[in-house]
Amino acid sequence: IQISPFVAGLPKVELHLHIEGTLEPELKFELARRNGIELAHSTAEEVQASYAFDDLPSFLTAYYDGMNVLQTSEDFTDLAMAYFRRVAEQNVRHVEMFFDPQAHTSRGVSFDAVITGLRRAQIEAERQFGITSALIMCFLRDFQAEYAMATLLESLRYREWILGVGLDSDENGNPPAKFAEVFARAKAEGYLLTMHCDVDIPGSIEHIRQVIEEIGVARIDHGTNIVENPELLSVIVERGIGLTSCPISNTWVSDGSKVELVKRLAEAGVKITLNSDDPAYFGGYIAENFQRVADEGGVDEAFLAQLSRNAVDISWAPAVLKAQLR
Ligand code: ES4
Ligand code: ZN
Repeated sequence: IQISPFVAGLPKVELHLHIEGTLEPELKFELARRNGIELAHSTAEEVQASYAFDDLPSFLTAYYDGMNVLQTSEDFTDLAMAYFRRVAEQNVRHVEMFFDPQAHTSRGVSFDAVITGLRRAQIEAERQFGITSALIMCFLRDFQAEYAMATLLESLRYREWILGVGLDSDENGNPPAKFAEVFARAKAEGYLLTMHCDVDIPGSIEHIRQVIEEIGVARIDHGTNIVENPELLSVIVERGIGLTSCPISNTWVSDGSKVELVKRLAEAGVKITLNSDDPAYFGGYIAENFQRVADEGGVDEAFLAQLSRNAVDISWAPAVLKAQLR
């Protein structure tokens, strides 16, 4: 994918990025060596070839598998610094990144190691690259709500380091309402709320209804099939609830990029944004996602700039920082 000078230069805000999904094969090998972990593959090419997923469950298996090399606080710092270094070159200015504490605590890595490692990278990235960032803690929806609640309570020691909470992993059979109590508590603790509503899953519209009406999210991750429901669509336009869409990710785990839906939703007045989801696995950081929309959607530069401004508008950055990002 060839990035145009306009896309390269556009100032960017990333709102849908799983930091664990930025683990590139080279760093995976280095961390495996450092931590004495045997990997099934020994070249970056072999690793890429093993990424043969064609739906969400097959992707998630590779994704959680890859995380075993992340063991120490330093590993999380290195992971996030590699990401920041890479997107500094794409003119990314601000990142609100997801992390999945349960993907680590469930295999014996402490919450403290994860968050102190990420926190150190955030501070260093602002100093080195001028990139500001925030953390959004995601709960894994295929685990029990009780485990999410325990994770939420554990996070309160680090309350001021975490801006919001989200919900990810396998949505099939795991509706938003399963986590209503957890999110109500998170809201009471002052966390901002978002949730994944993946495209093309059974019951998708009902899940979107739940996140809006029962959970009360400030934005929705993916959620582009809301276009099928004019009533819910008008609610998110009126309330300014934005969507974080991930075109290249969609080509792997749903039935296409959904670029046409991005255009329709923007036309309908939805604050929709472009993001990268899991760039090391899906083969595209945020610039590649903008370029994908430019190439496939045949949209003009003003449209791409509008999507970038949408990200500033729906970001959770403080007002002073938002003014700078505009
Ligand atoms: C994810 Cl593509 C996707 N879907 C759901 N949960 C996720 N976590 C990381 N990537
Ligand atoms: Zn995601």
